[in-house]
Amino acid sequence: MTTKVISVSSAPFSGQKPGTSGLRKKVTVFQQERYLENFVQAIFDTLSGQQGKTLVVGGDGRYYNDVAIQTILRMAAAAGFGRALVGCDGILSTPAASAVIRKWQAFGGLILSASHNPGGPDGDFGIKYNLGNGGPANEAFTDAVYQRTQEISAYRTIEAADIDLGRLGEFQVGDMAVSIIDPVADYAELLESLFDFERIAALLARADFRMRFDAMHAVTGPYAKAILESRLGAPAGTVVNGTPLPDFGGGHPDPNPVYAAELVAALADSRSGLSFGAASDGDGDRNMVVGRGFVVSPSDSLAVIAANHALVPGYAAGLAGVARSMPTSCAVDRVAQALGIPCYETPTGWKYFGSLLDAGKATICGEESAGTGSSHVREKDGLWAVLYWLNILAVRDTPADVIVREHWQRFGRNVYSRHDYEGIETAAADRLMDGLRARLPQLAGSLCNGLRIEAADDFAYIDPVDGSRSERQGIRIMLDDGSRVVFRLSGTGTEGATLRVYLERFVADPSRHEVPTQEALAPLVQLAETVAQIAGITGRKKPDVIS
Ligand code: VG1
Ligand code: CO
Repeated sequence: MTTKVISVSSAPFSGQKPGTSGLRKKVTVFQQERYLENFVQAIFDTLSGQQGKTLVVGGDGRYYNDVAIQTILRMAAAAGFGRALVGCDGILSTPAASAVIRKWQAFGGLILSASHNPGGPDGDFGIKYNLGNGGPANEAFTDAVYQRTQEISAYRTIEAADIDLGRLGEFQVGDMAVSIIDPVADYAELLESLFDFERIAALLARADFRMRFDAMHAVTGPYAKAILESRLGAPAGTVVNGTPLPDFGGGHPDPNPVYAAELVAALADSRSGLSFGAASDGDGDRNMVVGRGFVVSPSDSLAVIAANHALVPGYAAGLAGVARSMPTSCAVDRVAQALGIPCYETPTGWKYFGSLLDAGKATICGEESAGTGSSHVREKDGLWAVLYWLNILAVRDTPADVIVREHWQRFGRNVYSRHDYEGIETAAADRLMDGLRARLPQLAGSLCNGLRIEAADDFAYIDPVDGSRSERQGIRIMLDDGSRVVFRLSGTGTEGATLRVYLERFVADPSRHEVPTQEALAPLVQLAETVAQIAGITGRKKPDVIS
């Protein structure tokens, strides 16, 4: 029997433009009648050939996740999908969704998440579409979706009751089969194929090695418990804040020294007995790695991961290349040079790594925003990074901080920090960026606060695989000693604008590697103020978050 498709008339909402990673808005915005439906219909209208194919659906468990999934399933049935794979309880971390899409050769997937943004009725919600390669749709696709949202006149659904998302098994929504799957199994199996689980288990069993993983009340709890505690035998309690809550316990599930301050403090306190700490974000794609009294900067983590690939089974055969987003520090570039492999520089956002990974040009990718990953999926992957570190620690039998310090000795240190000015007025943020853009020609070659600016531009990227061009991806001010200041506006926020200022300085001399990061970067902070007039234009004297 064919279930009748119902067409519900609708009209466009303004602003349904996907940002760095999908559409993110306040829950209250998504709760408006037809809002989610319009966006999902626009995605389905942009696809072709989905008839009878499989759609993966899941999210980070935040408030509205379950409601959205039921709506999506009815619409997917109306759009002709033959099957949906849905994580039990609606749960799928972003990297696990990518793994499931790839393993089952699904047509694509809808991931419901606003990542590290707070959740709950007053928090944020988000949705994005991933392609059959498991990675976020490219700009051409998201632009087409946006176009479609602006001309939509109806969405299509079917009449069907909600299904029980909490029970594994086979269900039916109209003519579409729905499999409620274990959200962890496929992903855990994939990670097990990449790392030396025996050696990691031996490390975790040692009396002198104690680890804490902070899941920040977000999606990685079940994954970390299953992998670290059940499969690898870490003591129960290794994973803290391990139950996903719809509002993340009222917290901000962003694994950085500000929002994961408790973990950082525990690692700095010798009485805790901890030797290694890690955390992940709302949807499980970001990671933080912490040694004793030492937070590993994400850019350094990427470089260390690349430099130590020979110790990790899945990567021992060699790396085809590495890739980093433009604002990410150049530490990994030095490793690539030493390894004799290419290093690609892409705009911010994981969607730009997809074509490099698909084409076999890059094996490992990373971003300064605590995202690292590899060709095993097409998303950044928090637990992957943590297991990679554990594999390195197990083989080298050296504490994390020593590993990073030794890395600096060999390659030099790219001192790095990001300063975020959150929730500033959109008009002021645009004025600041427009002003910078207008002054670019004068800046190049000038002397500013005694620093020589060698080049200044607005980063544009041409994808080396498909030739697509992305413009206006961030203002770069490059000094003659290799230092950089980069300015960009966030594409993931939901309130006003967030200005990100990325600061980097290369220090070759080992006797100066221990200079505190902010002190080493102080001249660049001043330069940023002088060229961009941050205080003058935004009224902010200092950043809200320093990472
Ligand atoms: C931020 C990060 C970027 C990351 C993106 C999505 O984007 O800077 O590196 O890819 O979030 O990550 P923006 O536009 O706000 O700077 V996640 O973990 O929020 O999916
Ligand atoms: Co995330």
